[in-house]
Amino acid sequence: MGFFDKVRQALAKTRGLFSGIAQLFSFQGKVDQKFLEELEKRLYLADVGTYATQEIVSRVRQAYQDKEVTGEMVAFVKAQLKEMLTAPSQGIAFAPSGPTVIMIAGVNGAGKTTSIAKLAKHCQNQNKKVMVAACDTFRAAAVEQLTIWSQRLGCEIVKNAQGSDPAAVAHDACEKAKARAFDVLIVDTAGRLHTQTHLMKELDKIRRIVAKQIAGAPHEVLLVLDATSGQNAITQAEMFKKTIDCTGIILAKLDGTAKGGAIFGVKQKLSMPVKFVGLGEQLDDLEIFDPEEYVERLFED
Ligand SMILES: Nc1nc2c(ncn2[C@@H]2O[C@H](COP(=O)(O)OP(=O)(O)O)[C@@H](O)[C@H]2O)c(=O)[nH]1
Ligand SMILES: [Mg+2]
Repeated sequence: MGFFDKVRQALAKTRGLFSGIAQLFSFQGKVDQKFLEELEKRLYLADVGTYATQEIVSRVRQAYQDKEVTGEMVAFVKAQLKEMLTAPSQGIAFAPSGPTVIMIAGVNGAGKTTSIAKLAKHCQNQNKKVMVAACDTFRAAAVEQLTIWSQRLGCEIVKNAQGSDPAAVAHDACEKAKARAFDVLIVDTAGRLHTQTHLMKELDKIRRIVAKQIAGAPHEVLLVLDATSGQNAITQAEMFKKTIDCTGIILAKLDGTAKGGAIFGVKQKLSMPVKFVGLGEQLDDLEIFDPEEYVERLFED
């Protein structure tokens, strides 16, 4: 299955909500206040979020106020939605030489470790030599989880005992990645609540260590957000953005949620691109996010 079919399957629930928007455009009559209010309501129900919803409604008002409702408007709204999601780059921006360091952050249970395993596979598929660093030293189970994935992937892992300094693990991993010419180093971090200041500081410390060790690192800082948490994911992302400069988002658990519309709010409010989407629990369930396809699939019957 390619992005097309996988996204189609994953978006079944969200798509149900978007069909309400598509239906609206088959109504007879003019684009009046009532129509615009109805559009607003349906976008909102699809969890597109207040900010992105206002934006779309205002664009439709500007372009179509007092005109007849036509099928062409679906194309217009789709184009607006696509434009909202389009980013200068998708996927990983690899370093021209030396190891590309990818730091992963996010709250507990968001899907970080699973996404790392999938991302490692994604890089291996491009013939990259991948190392992972178990910098979530907070829980023993976290190191174990990453170890199991690394064995399954046949990729190198750098780890230390539970409770050890995560920045030291990061340091060690950078040295090894450089010395042994790894192409990619993916750094797992402890899940923290965006309200836990000391843990947020620790994240910043890992970042600084990595930056000192490898030129241009971290090349990507990806924030993993749980799509099922909808608008709450945006609040989290705002806090993380304040502490570390995230380069993009992995939107995990997009499969089986009705809150896929939250992707618009994330992109609009944070001006951070969604680079990957997680579509399941298996190694192959990660796809580079494609705004065109995504919006098209949302509006399918
Ligand atoms: N359905 C689904 N489950 C996922 C996805 N990504 C992660 N999970 C599940 O979410 C749970 C938490 O994931 P984990 O990677 O341990 O989160 P972490 O605490 O952020 O490292 C696990 O049960 C994963 O299997 C996804 O894209 N889809
Ligand atoms: Mg984890």
